[in-house]
Amino acid sequence: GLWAQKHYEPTWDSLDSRPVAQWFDNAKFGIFIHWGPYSVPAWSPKGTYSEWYQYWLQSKTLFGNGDFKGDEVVNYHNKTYGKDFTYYQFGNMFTADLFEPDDWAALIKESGAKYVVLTSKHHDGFALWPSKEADDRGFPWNSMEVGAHRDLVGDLSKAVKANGLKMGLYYSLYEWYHPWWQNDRQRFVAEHFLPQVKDLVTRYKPDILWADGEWEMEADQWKSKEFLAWLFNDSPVKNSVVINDRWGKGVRNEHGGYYTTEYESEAPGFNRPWEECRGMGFSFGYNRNEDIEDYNSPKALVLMLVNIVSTGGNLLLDIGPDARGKIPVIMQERLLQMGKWLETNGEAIYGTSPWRGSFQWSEGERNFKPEQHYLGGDFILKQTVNPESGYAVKELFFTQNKNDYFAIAPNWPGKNLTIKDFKPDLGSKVTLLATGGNVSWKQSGPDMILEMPEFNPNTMIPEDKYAYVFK
Ligand code: FUL
Repeated sequence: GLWAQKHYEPTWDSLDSRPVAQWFDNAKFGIFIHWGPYSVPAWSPKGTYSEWYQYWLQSKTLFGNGDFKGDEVVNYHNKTYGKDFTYYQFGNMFTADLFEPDDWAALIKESGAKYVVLTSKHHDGFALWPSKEADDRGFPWNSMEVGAHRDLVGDLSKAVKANGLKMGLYYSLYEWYHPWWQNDRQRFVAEHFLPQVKDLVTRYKPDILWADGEWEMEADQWKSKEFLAWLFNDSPVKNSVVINDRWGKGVRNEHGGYYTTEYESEAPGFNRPWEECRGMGFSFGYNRNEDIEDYNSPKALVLMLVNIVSTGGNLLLDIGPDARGKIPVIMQERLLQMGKWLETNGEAIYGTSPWRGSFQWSEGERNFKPEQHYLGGDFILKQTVNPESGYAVKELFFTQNKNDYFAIAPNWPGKNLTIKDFKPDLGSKVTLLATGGNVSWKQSGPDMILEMPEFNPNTMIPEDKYAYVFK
């Protein structure tokens, strides 16, 4: 297209004028994968990120990404591995010997997600590909030379693309304990960051480049605008790559490609495509300290997706494989459950845009307590329940695709459902996607009234009861 031929300058005005590819907005649902040496201990206090293990171990307190204080990680580490055991020794134990990239890709495809984003390198600096810059800290620190002895980025990229999904790469700009990051940041940028990220892009031609770890330096110090001009003008993915917004202090939600949020409970109302990322429990990296009640229920995960899509965003839902390359079974199950719901109801999600309809329930039917309906996780409490009253604040979600409108209800609506100020064409049909059955309706002044059929749970598979879609 036209935009592909444009030449970009290393200024935000120019770089921001490049549109985010349409496939990204249509996709709505992606899977984030946090995998690295931190998947070996795979432990952190509940409510923290296990991929921050090295930082908490070496800084001796628990802080930096949250409001935690304490030496839980140090104590856990000393007790489990001994106090002379360094984080770097986890590299050899990150074996990935059970990693089957085709199985991962097939599972993710079945979840209904349309793209994947893998941590090619997190803040610990460990590269999941044969990166020569990963070794410039003075010892081998990449998956080809250490532990797995395998090109994990390459193997997963191949499998994901072969399954018809888009492949994205997460890349952390900073590295907590890189010697140049600690004593010569200009050198870190010029001789480590820039050549390394260019190598990553050139080798694997990612569909998304997902930057992170940007917040301690300005974009000018990172030279990230120069890098992005290279990416858009001269790289092998110049016409196709999608980027996020984490390219320097203060840049997030202001510049770049799509905007990112992380554990945000309210829809941000951006005027650019955006993506919320979060785990199925809390941590991004696998945290074996989390119990079943820390994981969101499949219903909560489906509603999380619905809520985000109905306000214009994508969901990048994280999984944390273990060090040997298995995806924890509860995560596999959640992915398959979401996939089942999407198989029937995906029309209300993919390729849609938000529709700001309004509605009302028939008299006396509003007062259900959602806590009784959604077990597990914190999502519903934060996002759809008014903490004062305990009652739902979101009982219906809307999306639209051209002339099709979708109302998505977490609970069966009762006798009548009124869509206010909505006059569809007289011949319009209303379908309940779970059964394919017709729902009768009538116009009442400015409002549309849906007359619900008798609710018969036996006509639906369990997954279709996570949320009822009226098309
Ligand atoms: C954050 C990181 O610090 C977390 O560890 C995680 O990778 C998340 C997606 O981004 O900023």
